[in-house]
Amino acid sequence: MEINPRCLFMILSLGVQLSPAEFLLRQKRNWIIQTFTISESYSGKFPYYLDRVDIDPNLNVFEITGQGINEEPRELLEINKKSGRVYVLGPVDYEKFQTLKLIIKAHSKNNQILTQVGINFEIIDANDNPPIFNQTMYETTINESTLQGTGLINVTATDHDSKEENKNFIFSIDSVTPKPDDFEFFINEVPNFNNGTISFKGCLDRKKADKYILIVKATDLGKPKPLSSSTTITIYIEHGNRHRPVFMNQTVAGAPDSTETPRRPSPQAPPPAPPEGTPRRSQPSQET
Ligand SMILES: [Ca+2]
Ligand SMILES: [Ca+2]
Repeated sequence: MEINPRCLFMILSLGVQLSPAEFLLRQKRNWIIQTFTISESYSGKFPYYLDRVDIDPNLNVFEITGQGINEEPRELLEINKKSGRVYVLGPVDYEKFQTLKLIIKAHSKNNQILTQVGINFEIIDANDNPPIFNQTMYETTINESTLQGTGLINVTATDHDSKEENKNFIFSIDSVTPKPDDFEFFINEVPNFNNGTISFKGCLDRKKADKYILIVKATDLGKPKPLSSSTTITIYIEHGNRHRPVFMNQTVAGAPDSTETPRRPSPQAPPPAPPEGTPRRSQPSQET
């Protein structure tokens, strides 16, 4: 016969006497009859009163075991065996424990019947972790001829919270030193991949600054208060040719390999000799 947990709860609460055979059937399994919630965000004093487990006065509770009592997280909960009052003794981390399961064992007053009751404690996630960058500082060196829009450096951060709004975050550039006057840095984010790429708009000039220090921030979307952290990015600017090559008198300055430069044959120069074995074409006569 399948027993509805609610029925057992009523039986326990009202102290209805059942035959030993029926109780023996039921003692082979546990029933979850009550569920409580504990907020990870609680920041008040400990211990605090949470709620009360309904324990029938006709039962003698002799053992309460499980998570929060004698299993990790140990000594988090205290349940009075007579009154059923539940106290929370310390903070709980949702990122480690989402649910705590306890077993309450009780005897009937005549000590003949063993009853086991399951109690669940569901932990409610709070935004208690800021996004953290995978490096406290980054640095890179770029040429001043780098074109605007080029990706300069990639940053990554991770948030250990669980709910979407608590673990999703956005990047922003908090400050740039020295302050650029004719270009600006920006950051491109890849949604849901927790990383962003620093780039810039405008034109770099090493004469104005040979390095820039950026403070980049990652801020989550948690409520009521978002959390954030920041990292430092140093971008060094090295000398570069900022202008397109200019051809003077058909001379290519700094051409890496003259053989790559197409040349027209000189009108005075004799035509190149064909490879040996190549049949010669008859040349039109210049004579009249
Ligand atoms: Ca959390
Ligand atoms: Ca967070």
